[in-house]
Amino acid sequence: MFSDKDSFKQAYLTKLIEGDGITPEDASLWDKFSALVILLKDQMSQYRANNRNSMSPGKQVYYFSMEFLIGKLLHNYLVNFQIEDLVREGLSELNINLDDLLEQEADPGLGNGGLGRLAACFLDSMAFLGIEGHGNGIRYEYGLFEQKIVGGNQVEVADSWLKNGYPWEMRKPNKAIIVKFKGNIRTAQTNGRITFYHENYESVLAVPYDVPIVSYNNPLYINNLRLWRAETTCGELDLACFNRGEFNRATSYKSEVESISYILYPDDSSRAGRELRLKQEYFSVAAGLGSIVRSYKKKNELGSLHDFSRRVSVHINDTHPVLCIPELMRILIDEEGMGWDEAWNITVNTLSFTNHTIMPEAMEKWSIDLVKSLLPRIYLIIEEIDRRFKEDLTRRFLDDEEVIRNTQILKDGYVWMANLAIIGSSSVNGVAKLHTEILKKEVFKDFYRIFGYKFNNKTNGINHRRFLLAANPKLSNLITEGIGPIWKEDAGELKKLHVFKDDSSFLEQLAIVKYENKCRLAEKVKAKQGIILDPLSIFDVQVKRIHAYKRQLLNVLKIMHLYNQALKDPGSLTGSQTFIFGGKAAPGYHYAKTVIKLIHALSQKIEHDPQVNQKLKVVFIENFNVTQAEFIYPAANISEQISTASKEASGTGNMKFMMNGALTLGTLDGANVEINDAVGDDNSFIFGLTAEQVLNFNRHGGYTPWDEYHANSDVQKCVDQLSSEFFDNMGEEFRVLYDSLMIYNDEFFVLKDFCPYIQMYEKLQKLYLNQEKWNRISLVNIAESGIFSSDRTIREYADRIWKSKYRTINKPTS
Ligand code: HBZ
Repeated sequence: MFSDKDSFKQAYLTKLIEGDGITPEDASLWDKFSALVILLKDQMSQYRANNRNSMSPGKQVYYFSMEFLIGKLLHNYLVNFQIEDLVREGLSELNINLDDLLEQEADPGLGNGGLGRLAACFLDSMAFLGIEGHGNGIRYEYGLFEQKIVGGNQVEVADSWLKNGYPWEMRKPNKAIIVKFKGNIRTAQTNGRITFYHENYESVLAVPYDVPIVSYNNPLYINNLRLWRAETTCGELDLACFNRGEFNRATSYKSEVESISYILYPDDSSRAGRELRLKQEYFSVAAGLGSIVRSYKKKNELGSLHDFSRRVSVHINDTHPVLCIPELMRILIDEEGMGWDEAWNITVNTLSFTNHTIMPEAMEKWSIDLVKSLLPRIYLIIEEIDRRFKEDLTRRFLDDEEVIRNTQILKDGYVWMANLAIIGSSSVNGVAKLHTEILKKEVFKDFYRIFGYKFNNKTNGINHRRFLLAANPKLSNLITEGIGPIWKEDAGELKKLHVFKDDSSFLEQLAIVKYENKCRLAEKVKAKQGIILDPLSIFDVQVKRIHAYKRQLLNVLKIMHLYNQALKDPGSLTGSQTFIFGGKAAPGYHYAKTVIKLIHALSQKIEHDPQVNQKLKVVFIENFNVTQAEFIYPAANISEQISTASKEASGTGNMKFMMNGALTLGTLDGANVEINDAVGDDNSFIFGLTAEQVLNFNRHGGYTPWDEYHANSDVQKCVDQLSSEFFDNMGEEFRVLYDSLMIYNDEFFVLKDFCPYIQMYEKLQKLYLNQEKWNRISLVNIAESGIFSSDRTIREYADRIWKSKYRTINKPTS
């Protein structure tokens, strides 16, 4: 990289002038941003070229995911190349503010939530650890919608993140792959062996776009995120048709093909929508595996795939890429001429699978008719996998029809994707200890009896360099002053912060940093939404997808209760409090959209009530995404992690908050359990039913919310307010929420956990009055957050699942 500021400035000015012959005075912000991008890309190409000869080929790991929420990359690259200060100063001498340039970049919304962000954190950690680990996904033309709030309602706006071009991607047309859909299968017998011919298919061209993933403090390691775009194989348009004046017809085939990579999670309520989703899944899998096999053969002189699973690992992020299993079988059998048994061995040993949810509605299943017609050869392979598995099981579990039924891939007219994933991979992992136990004992208990050895836990982690080092420079500097810089590479070093537990000056500085981060967030919110936040109030934050099991409704009921109390007894509020929400509701999810509406209604109600508006405030941050998250986590005092115990597989926001010094107010769910183990009961604020209790209630048909309603007048009042005139004629609109509690039996135990939640919240409110104690707890949380770095998680995947080597961090001996 650049040795000093002056050489950077020189190189930067050259790029700017080369760009369009423009000088810094004439250049727009976009020109200035582009010049910096080009400069960095040149540097990366040089590193890559030098590196090509120096790296010994290790095991290649491929992470297949329908989502990659990578966030903006410019800042990430500057941090990982460790040139941010130099670039910032150099630019400033040219009267350019780096932050203005960072704003220019689009945040690609190529994901929906935790699963997609986890994939991005993993890519960073793989590069950091020197693992040749690459991402494989789809280059959606439109990311997840941009959320606007109009009159309290969520409005979805298309996210055209590519409108100015995406500067980091590199199109590689010479590496395109042809993917085949539909058609029919003809079989022929040759030398006693059946050969399968796929005929009359429709082909789609998959063109890769590569995004570089660079390693922190080791520019030699640059991996790739490969995203595929769907294009026609036969040129741009049907010229003859166009010349006849049939313009729409001429372009409609092109649009139909390209629609495969248009959007993330197309609405699947129609058959066409379902077909499109399944097409997307096969498209990214077939393109990814096709290119892996091609590059494997190029590297491997023998050109044979017998050793494939020793040199390649393919990890599937939830079930969406599970067609990897039949597709690899197809390649090995139909294209490489292998027998079933060898192909099966290689496939199982190459693949590993992570489950991210126990929610039954999120378990993927595709109608057999659809799979058969869209992917005829793949369907035959799935059928054969299912047949052989059933045959084997019948031998082993003759008497247990239920085990056989529960583990079938094909049943009730559907292909059950999780069953295929477990049968066809060598490892099945959950994403937090509790979640893995639930998979073993409940969700996949029959599979656990059969394949106990496949099941393991890999507690999630987060990229601490993005969410602490880069997102919270003030806290990072304070930490580095205290314990030195090694924590950036080894997050376990954060434990050294414990020495400052009784250092009142350090604790005081910690509080100042938090205050400044709250001011930074307040400025952002004011600029974007015109809302004023008071940085002296407690910032109590719940940001995540809006979903019934995450229980934003419980949080709202708590605020309604505080409001009711304050009206009865103005002294009941000990300090001023700001409740911050953020998150998107799936477009077709009426309940979640109503929760957003309710948050806004409450916000307005409080805002217009002079009896409370000096003490309480409710804010909804529009369009929660990675960029917003980076400002929100550092500013939080309280992290709300209040899902119904057993429902949140892990959660990763909880880790990002903790690392930035927020105190967790949560249930014993997902990774909260491990946060609680790490910091102890004195330093985390746990309430409510345990997973065991919830599962027990569910075994006996749930509980009776009316009992809670009648037993407690506070509960009663809040619930009644949902359906009354309290929210100025909106009672009817909120009926769906009222009904979820009182008519449909409160599936997520909101009322059952209401009182313990309020009590724990009140404890936190009181604790906040003792700033020194609060700051100490905040410090303990940061100190214990190191185990939640994705570097730790990836080391575990590499050791126990992928069997791939990684570099160790050289630490100076102290
Ligand atoms: O994966 C999330 C879990 O809810 C969260 O607890 C966990 O921390 C995180 C990473 O392991 N799951 C998702 O984000 N899942 C989805 O977004 C999803 C999307 C489409 C589906 C099913 C699930 O069809």
